[in-house]
Amino acid sequence: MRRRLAPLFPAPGVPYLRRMTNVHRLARNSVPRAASKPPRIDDGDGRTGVATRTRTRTKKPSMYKVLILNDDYTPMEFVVYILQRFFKMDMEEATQVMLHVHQRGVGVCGTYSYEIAEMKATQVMDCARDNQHPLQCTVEKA
Ligand code: TYC
Repeated sequence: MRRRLAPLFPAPGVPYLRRMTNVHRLARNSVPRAASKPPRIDDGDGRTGVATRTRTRTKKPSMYKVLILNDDYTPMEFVVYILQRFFKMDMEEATQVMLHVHQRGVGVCGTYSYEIAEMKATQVMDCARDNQHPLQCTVEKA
């Protein structure tokens, strides 16, 4: 028995309605690429990568004072020598600072990053101990 084939085109005046196929359904349900994926950035080496934005807060490192303390035994000349050698003061400034510490009990030798301040305080006390003087230094946040 011969089956009648549906006509390819409708008769004149009849609207042409194509059947929806699975391909049409997939296209209708898919999310547009641009809306679903982060932008791909060309980094100049011929390849592309996903741009992930991470905000980094940076904080300026705190500064620290190196303080020198008075005592009754360390000679004035040795303190002046220390201030010149480790804190790059000239004779006049070193003498002023030494006298200030002698009279007031404590004085500032300089202000540095934490690591440098700690290192200078240690160097001063090592040098004082090597010379049998009890001179003490401390580090304090500026
Ligand atoms: N007071 C000490 C003296 O009379 C001198 C001195 C000054 C010591 C400053 C320590 O940090 C110092 N010989």
